[in-house]
Amino acid sequence: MQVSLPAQPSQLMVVNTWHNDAIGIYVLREANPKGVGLFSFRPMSRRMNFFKDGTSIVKYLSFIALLFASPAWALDYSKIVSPFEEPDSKPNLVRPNMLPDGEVLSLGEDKGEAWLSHPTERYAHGVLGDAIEAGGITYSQGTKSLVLNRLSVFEDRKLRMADLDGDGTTELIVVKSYLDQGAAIAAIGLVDGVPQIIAETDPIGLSNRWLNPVGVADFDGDGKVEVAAVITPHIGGTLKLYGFKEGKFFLKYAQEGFSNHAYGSRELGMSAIGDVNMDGIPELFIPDENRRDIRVVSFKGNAFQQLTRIKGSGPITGPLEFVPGKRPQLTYSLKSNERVTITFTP
Ligand SMILES: [Ca+2]
Ligand SMILES: [Ca+2]
Ligand SMILES: [Ca+2]
Repeated sequence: MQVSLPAQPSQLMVVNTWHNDAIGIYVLREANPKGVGLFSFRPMSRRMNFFKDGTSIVKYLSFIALLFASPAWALDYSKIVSPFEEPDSKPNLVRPNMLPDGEVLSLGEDKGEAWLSHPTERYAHGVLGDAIEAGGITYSQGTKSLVLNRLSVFEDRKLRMADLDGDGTTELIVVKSYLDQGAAIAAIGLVDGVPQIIAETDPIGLSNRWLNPVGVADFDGDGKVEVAAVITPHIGGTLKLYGFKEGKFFLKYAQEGFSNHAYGSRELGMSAIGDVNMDGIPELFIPDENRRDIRVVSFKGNAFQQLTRIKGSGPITGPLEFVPGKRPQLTYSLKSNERVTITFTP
């Protein structure tokens, strides 16, 4: 029997079935953009309802639904693995007082640059390959440096730009680690032209615990950006998304089972962001806690959803890169000197 569902089924759909007097409730955790083929029907029960957002949208008599979970429910993709030589690393730009392995951030036309600076060994952690971390941030044009006190460092290799509060001015996002409390996400803004930490998340709470940002975007579609990061990516990472309201970070979502960094590696980019299903909301591409599978996940409509899990591709060592298009692609490299290209079929 051919059954048509609305073009955009709810992410969370409840199916009630009545069989004799028994009521079964099924919760479908993954949206099914293609509708029907994933249901199979047997003439056992008298009535079945599909609900969307609490409203009955489709009603059938005399059928019971047998639900098939993923992979039939997953985003389709194909995968190509090819030999790959890691290119020689780019020659590092060097700026005054710069963190030795740091990256220079361009702040935009006519706005100069910023970089992690004031190298220090006061935090003997070494999660990014050495125990030299940044004690400050330096700007190229007129802006004063921001220098931390001795209780913390910037345990990061780069700065990220984002307009957290939507006021049109750019904030910088960076990992700040307290010597005795571990890492936090810090936002830096210019207050009367002077760089200051305007907000930070609670630190993890233990020394030598770190986090690696994924990126900043409106991941749930509420019109405000969230900062996504994997907390403790080396010891069973948790993906956390922080919103920003009235000058403060607040935790919006937390999901376990992710990792976007290998201990001691300088590679920070083992995760990516992109709109793979072209619904206007970016998805997150993050390796699982073993960095072998890639989990493609969404927070659209305030609901965590795993669109697919790309199996058996590890260990992942190189950066994840998302290439948008009609058939979006995701590429990353493996420890085995191979390059994986995933092509999605939204
Ligand atoms: Ca701003
Ligand atoms: Ca949002
Ligand atoms: Ca999307």
